Formats: sequence, C-alpha cells, structure tokens
Amino acid sequence: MKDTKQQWFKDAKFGLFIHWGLYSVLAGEYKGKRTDRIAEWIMNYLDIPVKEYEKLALQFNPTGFNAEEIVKKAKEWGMRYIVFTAKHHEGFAMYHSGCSKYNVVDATPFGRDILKELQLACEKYGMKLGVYYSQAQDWHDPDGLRYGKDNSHKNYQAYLDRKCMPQLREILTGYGNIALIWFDTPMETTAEQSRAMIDLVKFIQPGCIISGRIGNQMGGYMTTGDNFIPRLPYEGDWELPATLNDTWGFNQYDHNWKNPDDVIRLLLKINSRGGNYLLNIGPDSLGRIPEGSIRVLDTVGQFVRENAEAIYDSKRVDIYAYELEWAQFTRKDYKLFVHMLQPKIRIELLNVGNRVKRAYLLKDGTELSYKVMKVCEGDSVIEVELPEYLHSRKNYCVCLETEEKEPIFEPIKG
Ligand code: FHN
Repeated sequence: MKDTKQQWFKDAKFGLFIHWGLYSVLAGEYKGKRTDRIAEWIMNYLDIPVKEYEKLALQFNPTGFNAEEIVKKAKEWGMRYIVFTAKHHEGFAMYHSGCSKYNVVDATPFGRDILKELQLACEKYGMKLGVYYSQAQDWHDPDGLRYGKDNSHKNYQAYLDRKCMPQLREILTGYGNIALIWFDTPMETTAEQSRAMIDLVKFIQPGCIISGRIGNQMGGYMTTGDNFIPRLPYEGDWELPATLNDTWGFNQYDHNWKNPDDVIRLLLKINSRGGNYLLNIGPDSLGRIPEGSIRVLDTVGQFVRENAEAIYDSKRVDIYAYELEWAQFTRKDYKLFVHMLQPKIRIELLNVGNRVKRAYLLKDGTELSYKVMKVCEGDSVIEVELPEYLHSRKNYCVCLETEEKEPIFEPIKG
C-alpha cells in the first residue's frame, strides 16, 4: 500500500494539472497538418526536426499569462494543489534553467520565468505547487528518450547526468517548497536510476512527494492510467490524472469538453474510491486558459465550494454501489454524504446496522425528515424525504449523521 505520509495530499481530493509548453504555439497543427492525438506530442507524432521545433521558442510570447489569475481560479474551482509542466517531453524548460539555454527566459521574447511566477502566486494564495518533470523522454537532448523511436544508440545515463539531474536540482533549490514532483513515462529507466532521482529529491526536500510514474514500482503514491478510474476503492494514496477534453496541451481544434455534470460525477467517484482527481487545463500560446475549460470548471467549483465538507478529508466508501446513476457517496466519521446527481423525490437506503440521528441538506443545513422502516428480512430501510423544490434538481448533497462512527449502508432502487 502506497503512503505519501503527507496529510495534505490525502485530504486534497482535487488538483489542477497545467500542461503548457512550446506545443501551445502549434496548437495541434504544423505546416497545415493536424494531429488527431494529444497536442503536446505533436513534435513526435509529426516527426518535426529538432532544429525546426526549436524555432517555436522565438514565437513564444504569452503576454496574456497571469500566474495570480490562474492560482486564484484554481482556488475558486476548489483545487488544493497545482502541478505545472516545468519540462514536458519536448525538452523545453518553462523556467530559467542554468544547464540548458532551451528555456523560457533565455530562448523566448517573453523572457519571464513562468515557474517562478507560479511559485510566488501559490505562496501568496496558500496553494501547494507540484512540478511535472519528464525525466526520461526529452526529444530535444540527443540522448533523451523518445517513445516509439529507436533509442538504442543513445547514452541515456549521459542525458540524466547532463540535464535531468541538474534540472531537478535547480527546481528543488530555486523555487521554494515543491509539494511534489510529477515524474512521467519512465520508459527504460532502471531501478537504480529511479532510486537516484528519488534520493536527490528527498535529500533536498524530504517532504516532497514523488509520483507513481517515477517507475520501477517506486514513488509515494499510485498514479492511475490517464483518465482511468480503478473499479474498486484502493487503500493507499492514489491520484488520477485527467483531461477536460481529449488533449493535455492546447489544441485549437479540440472542443470536446466534458460537461460539469460529468466532472462532478468523476470527482465524487474518484474521491469515494479514496483518490485525488488531478484535472488538466492547457493554456494557449498567449497563456490564456481556454474558455471551454473555464465554463465547466466555474460550475464544478460552485458545487465543490458548497459541499466542501463532503469532499476534502473525506474517506473512501467500501461498498459496491458506485455505478449507481443517481448518487455517489463519500463519508467521514459519523457522517454519510449522499451526493444527489439526478433529480429524485426521496432517498432510499438499505440500512445495514446504522442508527441515523439526523438528515440535512449539506449546503445550508436544512433539516430533512426521514423514516426508518423494518423490512421482513430484518434490516431496515431509511427513507429521506426531499423538499419539493429539490425534486427537479441535481448536484447537491444530503448528509446523514449516524450514531456509528463508520456508516454502513447499501443504496437500493434506481
Ligand atoms: O505522455 C504524457 C502525456 O503527454 C501527458 O503528460 C500525460 C499526463 O498524465 N502523461 C503522459 C502519458 O501518460
């Protein structure tokens, strides 16, 4: 069982992933050719030569970037941490790196240190900052790995020594408290190499969490596959990285946004299985968050704020009822939270040994009347009547307080 030993991570439940790099300049299209896959991979998918791709830096001038605005938005959306791509597979550093000129300060007309601005904004607004760092894939360095290509002639260790390890050191020493390092796609990294990265991180910042994708079954928590929800609750710490449309990096042609209902359901499903939802935005080349993301996340944020008690620090629910259409469940000691995701006139739960003390609407404390009825098998059914104005509503939460510390129940009826 994985354990980050960091209470903030266990309690956070919702984080903001930011994928941003030179690929945002291409926005899913290069010389008239579109990529129908994730936009941050365009260099690899369309085989853009390094010398050509590098020139994108000269066009990168995101004058619309405002770190404080992004951090304030993340707070409004109910996110408790941010993970920012300091270097993605393309190899471009979004901070002022001393060991490679291929970075946002030295190579672009923008000349500002984006990671530094995010760090300061996070400190100002009390937001945890994590850094995504592509440790193995680096399509710019001649010895960095490339997925799906021949790497046999490369000296991977030389790249690690020359770029990866020094850059990690820079990030860990120059940007305040780094809450976690989000390693990704380890490919053929050996256990020894993963261990060396972990040792470096922990030596400089012992409290910094290491993502599951450091490879070799190491790392402080389990990272699921992208957009992949485990079927059952998982006991240890885990996190699910997810997109809001079908790409991580900005793609001008991808408008396939999830709707707020989907996102709320996913968040609760993940939380009820004990995980954190790390949901992505991909700013455009001017540093602006796509309107489509903002629209969805503003609505999600309102739900999260109104029902914060049922989300943060909540515990996983070990029942097999999570595929229900009408509800998702989270819990805390002495409390069961019933998240109503479809209109209903009453809640009916098969009660397997609880004594309910109180039922109320979480967002404003409105008391709800309930009945406990015996069924012939011996268990009882709890029926919570919902006030008429809620009969046509969805996305709200009812709290049942129980005498027992751990509420045990089973939803019945669709
Ligand atoms: O290749 C990356 C991808 O671009 C993106 O960063 C995701 C986020 O989880 N991780 C890798 C694929 O799993």
